[in-house]
Amino acid sequence: MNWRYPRLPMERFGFVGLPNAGKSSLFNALAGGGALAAPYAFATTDPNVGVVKVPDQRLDALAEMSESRKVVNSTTEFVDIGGLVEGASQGEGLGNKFLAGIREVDALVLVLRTFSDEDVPGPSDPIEHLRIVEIELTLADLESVETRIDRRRKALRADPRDSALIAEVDALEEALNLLSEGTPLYRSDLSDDRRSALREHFLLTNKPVMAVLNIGEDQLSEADELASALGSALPGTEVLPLSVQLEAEAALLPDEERAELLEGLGLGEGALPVFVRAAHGMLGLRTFLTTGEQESRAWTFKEGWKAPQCAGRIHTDFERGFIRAEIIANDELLALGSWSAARDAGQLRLEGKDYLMRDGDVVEFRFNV
Ligand SMILES: Nc1nc2c(ncn2[C@@H]2O[C@H](COP(=O)(O)OP(=O)(O)OP(=O)(O)O)[C@@H](O)[C@H]2O)c(=O)[nH]1
Ligand SMILES: [Mg+2]
Repeated sequence: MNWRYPRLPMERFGFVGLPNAGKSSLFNALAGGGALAAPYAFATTDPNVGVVKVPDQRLDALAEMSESRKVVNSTTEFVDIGGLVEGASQGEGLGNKFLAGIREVDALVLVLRTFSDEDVPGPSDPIEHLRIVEIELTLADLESVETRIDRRRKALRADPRDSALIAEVDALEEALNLLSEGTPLYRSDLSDDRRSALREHFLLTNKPVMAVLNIGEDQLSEADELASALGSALPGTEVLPLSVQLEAEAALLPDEERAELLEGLGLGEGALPVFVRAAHGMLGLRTFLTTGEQESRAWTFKEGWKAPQCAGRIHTDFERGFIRAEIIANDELLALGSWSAARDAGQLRLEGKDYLMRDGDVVEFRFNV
């Protein structure tokens, strides 16, 4: 889907959910602490913004192979805002002004709770969470569209042949209809063109969405069933079950202890890699790598990008002056042991400007400016 936000190099994810759903705890689980998580509503007032390195074992292995002096992971940003309550658009709770903090993120993460804890007030039915969150997001967008559409209609009357403006007003009209019926735009079949025409209005529901289902420590064995029950209320949306509290506690431990704890609980690598994979999947993001003595580095790109576009991630000159790329899959390179061994073995592929980059490609670009 090409309506996805093209903002690069860093992707930003905004957390939304009811008070006490576990947004700040999720933030802590991913960023390794830093946000106040507390068992009362509206613990979060100002947004917490965190930048994390995306863990990548391929990158680590390449850095070791090349004895790189520097290792640069790709990064992802999270924004944790205050909780939404029913009626937020009418000023209930903290109101919905703070939603402005996530207008410009690339995607929304709905944080929905299914854990029960008598010390933590709030419903523990994730469908109820979803209902309220969707109403409030939709009403916030409706408000934005209503205030903007009049201005755009007026502009169109002054300049009735401006085709971009025509497309924009059409898109706003359709969005207005959908939102008035209570449909968040990510649930609608709004065309890609219309979605792009709406982009500059930074609507909340005109973004890709995924859900984190916050399960209790005592619900680990039911994680998949709980997630698929929620999934049927969110067709086409990735639902990631996480025991956010456990993950937040684990994130504070030294590496070895954390691995041990997660292993013991059957939680594998922990929240961050699992979350990033799902989040990148939602945005259609892929990774290519560069490696050398000076540095090894991971770069994100969008599925469907060709070699010159990817080269442009490193430097615009690389894209402008693109000649060709030398490419090898990371596992093949690792097996051969070095870039020069790969070259000697004739295993570096020469690819031109139409080459569709693949996830895990290790690249050296040739360019001329
Ligand atoms: N038992 C249990 N408690 C949790 C879990 N996740 C979060 N909590 C607790 O629930 C409380 C609220 O969590 P927060 O992460 O602060 O929730 P929030 O969504 O950021 O809330 P607001 O900032 O008020 O909107 C905290 O006391 C957490 O420790 C969980 O999986 N299990
Ligand atoms: Mg919070």
